[in-house]
Amino acid sequence: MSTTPLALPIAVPEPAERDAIARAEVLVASPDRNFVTLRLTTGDGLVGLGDATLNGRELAVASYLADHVVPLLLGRDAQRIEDTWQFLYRSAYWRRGPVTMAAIAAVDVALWDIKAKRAGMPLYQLLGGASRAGLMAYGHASGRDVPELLDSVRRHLDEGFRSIRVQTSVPGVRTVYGVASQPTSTGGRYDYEPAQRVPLPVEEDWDTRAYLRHIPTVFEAVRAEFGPGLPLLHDGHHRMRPIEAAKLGKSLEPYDLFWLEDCTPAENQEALRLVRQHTTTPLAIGEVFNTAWDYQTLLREQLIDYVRGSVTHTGGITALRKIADQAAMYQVRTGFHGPTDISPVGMAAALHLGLAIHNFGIQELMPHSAHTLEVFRTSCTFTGGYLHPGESVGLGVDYDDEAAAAFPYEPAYLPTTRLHDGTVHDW
Ligand code: GCO
Ligand code: MG
Repeated sequence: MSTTPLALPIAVPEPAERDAIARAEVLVASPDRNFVTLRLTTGDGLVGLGDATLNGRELAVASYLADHVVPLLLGRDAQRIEDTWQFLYRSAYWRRGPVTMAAIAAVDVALWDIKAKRAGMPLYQLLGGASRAGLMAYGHASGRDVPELLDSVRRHLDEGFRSIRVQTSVPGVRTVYGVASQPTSTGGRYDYEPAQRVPLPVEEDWDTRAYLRHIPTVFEAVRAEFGPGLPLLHDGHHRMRPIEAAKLGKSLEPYDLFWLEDCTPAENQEALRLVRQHTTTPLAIGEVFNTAWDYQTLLREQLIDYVRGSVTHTGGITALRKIADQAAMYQVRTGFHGPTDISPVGMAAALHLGLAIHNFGIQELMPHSAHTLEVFRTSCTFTGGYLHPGESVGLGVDYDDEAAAAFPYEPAYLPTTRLHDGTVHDW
């Protein structure tokens, strides 16, 4: 008996030569901090950039890309963004996770950059056009005591910020996340970059009860100085248990926060039910999430007010747009993550997306260093408190290889935290 060989009923068409990905390069540089960037080039020379930076674990993503993704990209159709996203996500079989999703994000953003260049327009136009004139950004004020903090808020207002995150030291705690210029256990300086070029993570300490007592007094002082109008934010950086977070939210209600961020470790979504029952302080979460599924319970049950994902860590524009659209159904707005470890490429992607979607809320801005901006030449602007991605075609970011060559990779770690009895705590 003869058998007929099985064939796919419909063959996926070969890409036009100009659209086939001809080159895929993984670029690692450290202009004051480490960045991993993917650069794709099409048959006719269009270049797309994607950010693949995973703070403190950079080389894992560089290897994931170079060893496992680049070989799959060569010859693929650069026009097929959704198809490439699904191919990389589903075909790997091992889904989700920060390394995988940062790698997929880099490919996705590079392909959007190319598509917008092919269309001859800034990316936000391709995403539907501007929904607003600019993106309100918040800056990071901090101080080791209240006078230093008030100075820092003043400085940020002078720089043009119209919304301010407030972080402060806590009496009895040596080093606290987010407080600039405090000495660390290695004698270094915290400033705007928590990742440090050290062989082992720096150890910080923590006391939740002292923190809960202190923070409301700090917000009282800030409100007394700057009045009721200024939007103020605070990052709990995953350190509280649910009942502690509920207590903090409640005690901050008189100071009318814009949001309380990462009040509990984000992997326990149900924890937010308890927090929500006790406080009307708006809640923001999600900078360590990497897919829409991490938000499922939080959105469906309306347990949060802002999604904090970044383009870089949730699988790119394709994925973050779906999260934003899902959030919009529940009147939840965006507050995309924007620390220095999101490169100017990841930042530009966030700004194009934020400009286009309806439910934009606020954008975090930790300005990059001059060295970083020598390597990544960006068209993004910050004026009068508002960010804008600019009008260059594509993302509006160019990568300067010559500048990057002066800044080779240097290992760096985020700190770790211990309670005063030596127990490891959430950093
Ligand atoms: C924020 C974040 C960052 C993270 C950093 C870790 O709200 O900006 O909490 O400061 O700590 O991105 O890599
Ligand atoms: Mg945060």
